[in-house]
Amino acid sequence: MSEREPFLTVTDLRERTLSAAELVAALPRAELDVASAAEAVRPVVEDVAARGAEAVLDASERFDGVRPEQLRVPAEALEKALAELDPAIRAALEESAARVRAVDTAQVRSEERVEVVPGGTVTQRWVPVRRVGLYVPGGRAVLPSSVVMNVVPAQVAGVEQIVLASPPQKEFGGLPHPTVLAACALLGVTEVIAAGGAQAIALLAHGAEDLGDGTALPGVDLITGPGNVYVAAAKRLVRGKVGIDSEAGPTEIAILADDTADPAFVAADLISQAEHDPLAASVLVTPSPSLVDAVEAELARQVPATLHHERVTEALRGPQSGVVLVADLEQGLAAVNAYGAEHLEIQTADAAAVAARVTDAGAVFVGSYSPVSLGDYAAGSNHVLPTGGTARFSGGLGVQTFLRGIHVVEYDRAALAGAREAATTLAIAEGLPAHGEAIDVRFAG
Ligand code: HSO
Ligand code: ZN
Repeated sequence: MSEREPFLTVTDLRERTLSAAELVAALPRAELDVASAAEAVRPVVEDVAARGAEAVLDASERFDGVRPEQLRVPAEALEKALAELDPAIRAALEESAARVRAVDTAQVRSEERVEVVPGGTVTQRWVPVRRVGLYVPGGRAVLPSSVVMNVVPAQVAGVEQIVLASPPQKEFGGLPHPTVLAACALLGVTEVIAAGGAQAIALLAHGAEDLGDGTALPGVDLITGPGNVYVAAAKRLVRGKVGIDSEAGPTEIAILADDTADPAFVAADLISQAEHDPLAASVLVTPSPSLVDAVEAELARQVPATLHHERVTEALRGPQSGVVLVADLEQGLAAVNAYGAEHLEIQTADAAAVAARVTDAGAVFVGSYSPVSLGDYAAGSNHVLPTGGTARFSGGLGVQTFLRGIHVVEYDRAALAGAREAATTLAIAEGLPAHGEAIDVRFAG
């Protein structure tokens, strides 16, 4: 057999004892990060903030190759898309939504009233965000499943106003893809905007006085949804004006596997996420050199046979992908926790016990029969997940993303008297006596 170039570059950590920070530096990583992409999209975001709809249309023409006739998708287009939707796709979207809804319904939080002392209560109320903007990609791939993943948790949380944006498609006359429109109609979303990329994020954040059809688009309070690195960068730029969910940029899969893993499954899963984007990251972490060889052999077999083999090859050979050889599962766990992958598969003996020790990941997929693609469509879990190591401080999309906790404090006179000493002492310690006086005044005379 002739020597062929391997798909995955191997980083050998077996002889090295590294701190978590050194581990992160040693692991494969993308060259284009969100911070540098932010500089590229800043002019677009600023233009939309200044010129509104016209700037969005100009950017669509430039980046999507189409200038939509109207940014707001008419109700008839939504109805038509649903009427014409392939019944099998409709059934699959309904199945997917039902599973996500089942998981999300269990996440709904009820009001929690705590009697801290007799007569003194703090109640935690959960209030849905009023108006949210959901982003659904449609560049390299059109993702109606992302409609489900964004809309269902927002609806379960009780969000009143949902506006969804998805890129205009040249071959559909500047409307978003019909399957995306149909998914919106299926889930009862009526406000849909034909805009994509950074310009869509800026439009959702800033709103527009006139969308070009005489209607205004009020800005939203929160933007959620996955996208490419430019969408993630635009979300970072508007953060503060609006809330955003986790940074869900180019997709990542890390697989922690040992000798018990099936190399065909491991290879197929690495390929599945590489199919999204040449910048997608596919990382195998294993103590088993023989598994590495077997996975390479499987990649050599499977990659050429897959539709998007060029994109997959680019992603697998990119600096963001690779194999990390570790001394044992212990070091493997340290590596995957340091990496904080968007998706982490555990394909080892006693996978559940290994998974229980994962502290950093967007979502964890346990055992041979829980591939990431299941989670992408039909597990009931959400596929809008933190990428680029942001799992360190954020989680995936869920009902909680769309809720704000409000503490409601209610003390009577006796209960305030009981807290008086602690509060006034701290007020004096902080050099803020007026704080204490606002309590003392209630007991004067
Ligand atoms: N893996 C992507 C989601 C997706 N995959 C949608 C297929 N369709 C990010 O989690
Ligand atoms: Zn995917």
